Amino acid sequence: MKFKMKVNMKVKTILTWQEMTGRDNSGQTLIVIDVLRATSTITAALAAGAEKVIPQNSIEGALAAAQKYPNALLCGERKGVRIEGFHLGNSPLEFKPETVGGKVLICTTTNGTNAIFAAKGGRPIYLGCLNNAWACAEAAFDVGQDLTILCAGTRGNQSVDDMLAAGSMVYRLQQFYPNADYDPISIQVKQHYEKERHDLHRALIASSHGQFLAKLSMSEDIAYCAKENIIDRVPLCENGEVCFS
Ligand code: 3SL
Ligand code: MG
Repeated sequence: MKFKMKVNMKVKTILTWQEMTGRDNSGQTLIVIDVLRATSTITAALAAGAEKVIPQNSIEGALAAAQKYPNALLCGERKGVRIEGFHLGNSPLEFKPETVGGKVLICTTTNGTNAIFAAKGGRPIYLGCLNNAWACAEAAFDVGQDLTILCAGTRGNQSVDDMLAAGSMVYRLQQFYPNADYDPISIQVKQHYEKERHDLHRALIASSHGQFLAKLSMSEDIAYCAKENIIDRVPLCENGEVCFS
């Protein structure tokens, strides 16, 4: 780490992307989280060797972007299920090197890609999940600006899966910067994480979106998304494209 931390760094956590409307993100580092499953999937895709991921906040936007990248793979979900005519859904386990290695991916999901768009104006914009939680915290610490951790949430409601990853990041930040100005929601998600960290898989299964995915027979995704700190790289969104930083 480079230890560029500014004095009195402020750390704020927001629990749904809808709360970002009208907010000025300039001068902020943003970390966007959608554990179940968009940011876990995008992180897995890059770790599997995808060249880049282009997030889109609508199916129409994804189809339009595909005109520019005729060899791209269209990925994403609505109601948790692969969009008709798309190559891949939104399961991190689908994104294997043999499928996505060297490919451009165009991705639209219900909440996660909207959250990435809501982070507009922030610089840098990192994508985080449990799989790379501490790497995200360390990257944000290195930048040394105020930090907003943006949980995507689920259809306008807070989502436990996202809050646990946010809590893990705050926990890690506090280890090397205890005196930053953590807002009350950051403290609350950190305390929640501390209670659950011994069994994050159980916590994700019990969450409302975890139950939703389990009913769709996607329990293996939940087990994968619950694995903390298995990837030490951080996706960075710049000019509408996501690559590893
Ligand atoms: O909302 C989203 O962006 C998705 O990740 C939700 S799902 O887990 O694919 O249902
Ligand atoms: Mg989610």
